[in-house]
Amino acid sequence: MNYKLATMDSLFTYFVYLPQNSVLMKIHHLKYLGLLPALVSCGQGGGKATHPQSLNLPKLPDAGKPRNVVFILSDDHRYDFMGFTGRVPFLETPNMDRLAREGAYLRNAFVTTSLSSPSRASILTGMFSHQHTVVDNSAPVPEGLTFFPQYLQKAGYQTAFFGKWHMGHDTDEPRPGFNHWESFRGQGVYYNPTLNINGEQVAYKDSTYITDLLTEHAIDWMKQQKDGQPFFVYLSHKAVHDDFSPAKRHAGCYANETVPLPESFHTPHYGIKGLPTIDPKTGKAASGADYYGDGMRPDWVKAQRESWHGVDYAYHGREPWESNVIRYCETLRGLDESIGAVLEYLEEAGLAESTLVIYMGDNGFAWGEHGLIDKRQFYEESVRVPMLARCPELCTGGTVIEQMVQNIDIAPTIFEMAGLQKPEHMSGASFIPLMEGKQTPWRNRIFYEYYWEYDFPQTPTMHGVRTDQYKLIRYHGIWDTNEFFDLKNDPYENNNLIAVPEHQETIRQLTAELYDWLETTEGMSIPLKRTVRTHGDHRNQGKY
Ligand SMILES: [Ca+2]
Repeated sequence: MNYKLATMDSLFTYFVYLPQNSVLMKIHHLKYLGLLPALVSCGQGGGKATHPQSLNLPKLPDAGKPRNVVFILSDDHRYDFMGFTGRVPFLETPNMDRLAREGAYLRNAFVTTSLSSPSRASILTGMFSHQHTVVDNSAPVPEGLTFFPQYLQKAGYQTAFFGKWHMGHDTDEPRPGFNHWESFRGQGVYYNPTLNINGEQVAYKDSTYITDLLTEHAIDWMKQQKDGQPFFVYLSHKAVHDDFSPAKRHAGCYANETVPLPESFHTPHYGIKGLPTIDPKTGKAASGADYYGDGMRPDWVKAQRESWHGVDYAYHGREPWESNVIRYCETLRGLDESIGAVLEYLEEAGLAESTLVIYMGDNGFAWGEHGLIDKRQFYEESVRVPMLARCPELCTGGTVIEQMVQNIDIAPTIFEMAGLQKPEHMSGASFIPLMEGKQTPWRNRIFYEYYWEYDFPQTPTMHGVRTDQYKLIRYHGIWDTNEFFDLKNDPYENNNLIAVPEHQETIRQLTAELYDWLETTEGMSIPLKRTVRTHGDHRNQGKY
């Protein structure tokens, strides 16, 4: 690896990866001073650091006894579909509510790429998608990546993985970093799954429900752990991914409910008026809002309404999208009960006060916002995730954390619980100080990337940056409008201000920051994956 220590005004230090030369990098060219605290606190270093020199991490100076950690990950659970947020009036999630009440609610939690495999790879490696290069849901994990549980094992932890791995479809074989392994290929199934348990295929029958099965096995494994050796559990649910299938005890429980339509549901439908369009009043070609319609919504968004990922042709017409939302809510209840069962076990075992339990979603999910369903885009519903963390010895109940936290922060956070310093190539930071209510420098903006996928070609490649107030989204390789939102005044992103003169300076500054981030983390090229298979989009399905 090629890391160098850079300094700024002798006040702060951070590591910067220098791909082309080995001289110290001058920080002053990073004009975006607002980013510097983020770089300082969160070690915005990186690069394609796939071969760490050692799995032995130095101990933190004030390391205490290593704590047990249970990390519960769900699939496609959006940030606000939890009882206590009030977003969905009928939705009951008493155990998520309990985590928020007895622990911390990280209300501004985001992923760096809103897609299962890239986000999971970022959680496991602490790296951005362009660094680990897991940029779609199909390609296998590249050789040489190190997963954070490997470091925990080295530090003496017993580690276990239960559930959905979902990086590559071809194998469910045990992956490095886990003393105990239970998983399945690809997306898996909700009922009667077959699990690969430490290399052996075990089939379950009699309507065995995957969420319950994984929870039961995770608890059984925790019961077998010996006093004196810390453990780490990665409980990775299939729920609540499409095709939404609730536990039988919850099926139909919300059948008579209605989910309110989001404010941005009705985009200007297919607003292209025919080209070229000359406005008879001005004699000029239509542009800006005259062309894109109210709110300056991009054409790709309008077109996506009628696709697998749009409200007008959701899942290719399988059922009205509203019914999907209801089944999603019903499926969430089983997931919520899993959290409850884990908490109950920890209490019985006398571990509830000292164990860190983190609950998180792997990416967000739109339910009708901008006429879209699913994820991938950089709109709020897609990029925000639910995140709750409980450890009574560290954190007062009812703590609400406002700072922007990301999936790349999970590994550094768990390392702090193990008393370990995070490795240099990881870009995130431990959010334990935030849970403890300590003053700590923190990032004040987040960066985003998504790379176009062969299987779901409706959503273009995009890069973006988000602060507490603004969001800039730049689309790549498509003839369309970029987007800029004032989130303070327009939290649901209804009014694209990209062409408004008074925002041009901010847009220029954010654009520069975006490229500085990509340049300093080796993100200036797009990872390509072999995709030699039939095209899957609905316009050409099966034809080539
Ligand atoms: Ca997902």
